[in-house]
Amino acid sequence: MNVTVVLPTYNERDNLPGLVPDILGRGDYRVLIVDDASPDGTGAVADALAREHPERVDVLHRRGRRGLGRSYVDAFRRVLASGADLVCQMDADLSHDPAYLPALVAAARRFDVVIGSRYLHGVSVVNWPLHRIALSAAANRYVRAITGARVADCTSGFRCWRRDALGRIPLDRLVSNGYAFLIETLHEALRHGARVGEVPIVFVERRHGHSKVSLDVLAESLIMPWRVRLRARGRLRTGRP
Ligand SMILES: Nc1nc2c(ncn2[C@@H]2O[C@H](COP(=O)(O)OP(=O)(O)O)[C@@H](O)[C@H]2O)c(=O)[nH]1
Ligand SMILES: [Mg+2]
Repeated sequence: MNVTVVLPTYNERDNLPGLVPDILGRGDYRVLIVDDASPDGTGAVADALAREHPERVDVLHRRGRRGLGRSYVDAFRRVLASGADLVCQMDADLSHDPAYLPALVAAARRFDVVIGSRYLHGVSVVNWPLHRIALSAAANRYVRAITGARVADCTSGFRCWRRDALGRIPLDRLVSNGYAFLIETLHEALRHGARVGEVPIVFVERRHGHSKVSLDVLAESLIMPWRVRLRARGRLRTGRP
C-alpha cells in the first residue's frame, strides 16, 4: 500500500525538522511538503529534509498567491499522478500527532475518507482558550445544520483519502481556500457517494509559529456551507465563475 502524507506549510521552519522524521518512523509512508514560499525559510528546511530522505520526502514549491486550498489542490494532483493508494493530509504545526496515522490508514480499509476527529467523544482539544473551542464547535454545528453532513468534525484538516475517492472530486473546480476547503472537499466526497469514517484524535494547539487563520478565511467558511447546499440542489454550479 503506497501512502503519501501531504503537509502544507507556511512559516513552519521550527516544526518541520521534528515532524517529518516522526511521520517517516510511523510506517512506510512518503511525505510531500507543499510550501507557499514561506518568508521564514521553511522551503529550504523542506529541501534539506528531501535531500536527507531522497526516496521518501518530496517538496512542492508554490509561487504567486498563497493559499491552503490551492496548495492542497496542487499537491493532490501530484500525489494522484504519482500513483499513491492512500493520501493523508495533516497540519504541519504539530497539532496533528503522526501517532494517529496508522489508525487513519487502517480505517481506510473500511472507509473512502477517514477523518481524525476532535469531536467524537466530547471535545478533545489541548491548549485552546474556551472561546476557540466554542467557535469551532459552533462552526461544526453550523456546517452540519446547513449541509446535512453527518460528520462530527467537518473542519478537521487531518484526513486520509482512498485514491479513487479523492480522484472523483473535481479538483480543478473547487472554489475555496481556507477552512472552507475542508468543508467543500468533504461535501464533494459525500456527494460522490464516499463512505466517511472518523477516528478520535487529540488536537494540540501549536507551540511554535502562528496560526494563519484570518477574517477572510472565517468569512469564506461561513458562506461555503450555503454554497455547497445550493450546489447539491443543482442551483449553483461547481466551479469558478
Ligand atoms: N502551503 C500553505 N500552507 C498553509 C497556508 N496557510 C496555512 N498553512 C498551513 O496549514 C496548516 C494549518 O494552518 P494553521 O494556521 O495552523 O491553522 P489553524 O491550525 O486552524 O490555526 C499549517 O501546517 C500551516 O502551515 C497557506 O497559505 N499555504
Ligand atoms: Mg494550527
